[in-house]
Amino acid sequence: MDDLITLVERALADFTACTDPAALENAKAKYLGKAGALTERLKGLGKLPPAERAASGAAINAAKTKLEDALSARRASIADLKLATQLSADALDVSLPGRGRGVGALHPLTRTLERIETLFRSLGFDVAEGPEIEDDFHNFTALNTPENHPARSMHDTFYVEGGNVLRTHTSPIQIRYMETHAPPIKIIAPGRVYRVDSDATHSPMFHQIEGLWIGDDVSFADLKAVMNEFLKNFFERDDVTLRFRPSFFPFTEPSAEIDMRFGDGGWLEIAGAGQVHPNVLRAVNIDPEHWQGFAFGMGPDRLTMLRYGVDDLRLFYENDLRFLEQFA
Ligand code: 2U9
Repeated sequence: MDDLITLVERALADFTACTDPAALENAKAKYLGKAGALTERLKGLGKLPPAERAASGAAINAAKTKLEDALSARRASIADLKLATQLSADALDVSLPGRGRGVGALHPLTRTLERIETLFRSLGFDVAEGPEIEDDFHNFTALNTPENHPARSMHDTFYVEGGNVLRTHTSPIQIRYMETHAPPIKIIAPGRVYRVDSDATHSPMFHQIEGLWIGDDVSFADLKAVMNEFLKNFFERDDVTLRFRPSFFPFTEPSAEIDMRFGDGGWLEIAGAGQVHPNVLRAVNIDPEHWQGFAFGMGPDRLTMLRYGVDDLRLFYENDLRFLEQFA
């Protein structure tokens, strides 16, 4: 009998020591399984003298019931323990501040492009677009840039399969526009352009905005008026003055570099421009004896740097939120 009490005590201690269901089932087998200690006792009843059998059997059955009750209690408490552990691991600290949703904003270059487009629309310009992969004709030949012109060298131009190029300027947009529209024409052509170049002020991909105004008598005077009006509005200042320096571009004649300054500050090169070269008009079947006008080109990346006081072009293309958030 004493022996049975010890056995029960040992079993109860074993059950309590188990902290997961698998261990508990193993402990159960040790006592109540086919070859379990208690099961062996039951099997041994037959060998006892008949007088002892009833009492002994009752005691073993009582012990069995006790162990079974203890087992289900322990099963329940292991499950409770598991739940409690999980709940405390997943605990929600309602005193923590909420995670605010980030506010989206336009990229500073996109803002500049949209601003430029709005300003030129107010001056009567339409906005035209075109493909970034161009053929030789639209990127060079039609722009009076002959076969051996240095602008075509491998050094500047990204060549892609099939003899095409990544457009090196947005001028092919105007060529395509003139191929499909008769004058008068008054458009700006914004977009990405590509050149083999990379440092603090050059990125292999950058933006241009070009303008083209072709009419009966569109002159250099109109160019001056348009650039003046645009730059004053863009920088929101009345003390902007312009300076036109003679220059050369294959697609304009005469050509000029346009500098600007605030008040009596230093001159900043801001754009290139000129009267569209007769050869360019001929390339798109527009009669240069009847039609004339100007074109200009400028870099919105540079305009954005000037407007916001950014000194490294690469910041616009790194997508560092600490930089971009300043424009939100
Ligand atoms: C057609 C005819 C003529 C566009 C022009 C420039 C001068 C010019 C630069 C300014 C800054 C490029 O991004 S930049 O480096 N552009 O100096 N662009 S005239 O002339 C055209 C364009 C299209 C059909």
